[in-house]
Amino acid sequence: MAMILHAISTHKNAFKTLIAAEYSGVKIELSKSFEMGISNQTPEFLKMNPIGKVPVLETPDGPIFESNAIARYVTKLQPENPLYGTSLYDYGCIEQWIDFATTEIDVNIGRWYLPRIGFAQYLPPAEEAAISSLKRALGALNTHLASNTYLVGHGVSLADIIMTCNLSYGFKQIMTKSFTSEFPHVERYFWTMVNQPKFHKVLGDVKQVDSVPPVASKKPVQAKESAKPKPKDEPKKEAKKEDVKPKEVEEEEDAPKPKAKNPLDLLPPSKMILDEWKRLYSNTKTNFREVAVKGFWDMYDPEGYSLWFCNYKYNDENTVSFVTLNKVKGLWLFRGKEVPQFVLDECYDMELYEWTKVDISDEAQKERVSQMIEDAEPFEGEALLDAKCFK
Ligand SMILES: N[C@@H](CCC(=O)N[C@@H](CS)C(=O)NCC(=O)O)C(=O)O
Repeated sequence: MAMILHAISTHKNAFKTLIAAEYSGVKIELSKSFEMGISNQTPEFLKMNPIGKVPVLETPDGPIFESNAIARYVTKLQPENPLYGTSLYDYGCIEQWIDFATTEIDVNIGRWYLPRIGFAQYLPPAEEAAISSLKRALGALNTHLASNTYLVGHGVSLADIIMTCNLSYGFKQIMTKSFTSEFPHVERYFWTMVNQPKFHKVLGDVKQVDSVPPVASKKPVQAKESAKPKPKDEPKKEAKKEDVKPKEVEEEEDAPKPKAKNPLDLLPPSKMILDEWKRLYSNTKTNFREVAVKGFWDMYDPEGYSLWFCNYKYNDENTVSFVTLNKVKGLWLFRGKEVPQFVLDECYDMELYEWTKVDISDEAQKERVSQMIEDAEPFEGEALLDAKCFK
């Protein structure tokens, strides 16, 4: 009788067991009614895994959680399974590569990817450290695979299954071709493995991600039909390239979804490095006009970016200043020469503002931009009730 695997059917952690089962002649069925966030919170499920995580395998002797443990168990169901090699030393090396695939590859892919999609706090130095650790691990793996077809011995082992599943997470979500091309033996290994018939049966066609996912906005997602937004936090925003709705998380959800290419990634590169100006803005404590505002104009690239004034259309309704901030005005910096189409499509409140492209050949408009960056007061003859810069 088939054993039941409670899992996200499109997740690498389920794939490990399903591929091991294919190689080991073990029958596994995915729990058909499984719904992430619901099924794994029931008292019955928590009896199987007290922290409510998937995957969990129901065996005739009781449940097992942790994806590597489940894959090991399934492999051991076949006596003398070649997936575990042919000697004790092979066995040791297979376990070594399983741990390496988990702690050096998978963990670092997650540290890079999850903050970008909003599942953890995004901190640039932490991302740098994750990428550097991942590169170190991939470098070592690349060297090993330069003279080895498989991780251990001359055939597929459980280490290859777990390594390939973990790599597939990276290849599908964040490791672009320009990233992986530094590790040609890893690439060759990965594409060879995913095209083995028993892998392919479980993984299907694997497609490498085209671009690194942009950092997800922390803005709460509001429904289109929700009441007119409080413009309180809207007036002065710096729209950055990454300022888009969190991407669908294929790995965290049930059904795989095709990923849309971010059109901004197709624009010619810009010489303006937004982070550099953000750092300058944040670190300037005195002489703001001479340092941060001047720095902005020195860095501004009108070929790669555009500036837009926005004016709230319904300022006459904003009569209670502490609720709405009356006279809402703002300045946005967009990547590209126009307001990106997806921003118009996805930001429910765009239509509440009038948008005017800044003509930087007009000194008066440039001065208005400078004043807005500076939070100059009085602004256009009026005191500021509040001013914010959203970096
Ligand atoms: N180390 C575990 C990780 C399991 C895990 O993080 N599962 C996620 C889905 S990918 C989960 O169930 N999350 C639900 C939660 O955190 O409550 C394994 O390899 O099985």
